[in-house]
Amino acid sequence: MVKLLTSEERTLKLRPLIETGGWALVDGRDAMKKSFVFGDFVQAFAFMTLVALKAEKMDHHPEWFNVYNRVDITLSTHDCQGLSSRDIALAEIINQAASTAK
Ligand code: HBI
Repeated sequence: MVKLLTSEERTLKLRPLIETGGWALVDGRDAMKKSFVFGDFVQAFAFMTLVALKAEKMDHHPEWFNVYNRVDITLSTHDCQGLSSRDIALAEIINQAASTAK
């Protein structure tokens, strides 16, 4: 059973994603969010395809919304109803995928 991030992990691992990685906490929920805008729909969908394959491999999936060239992503771990190390890992993977898909 995956555990919630400890306060130390929130300081050491989550804070950098928020301060420099473009992620933000979600109001009223232990979750993180980030929006991406690409050149067009095909670039956005290529990004989603890349992330989907990586998410499936790590058995941890994003909550996301796409319209045209925009992808809004929210990460949280359903099993523990909050942020876990899996969300940190997926957020870092998503940031890498976005930089290659642009
Ligand atoms: N994705 N975001 C998220 N949170 C989960 O708890 C989760 C998941 N993907 C797969 C998964 N859990 C499975 O491990 C469980 O459904 C068995």
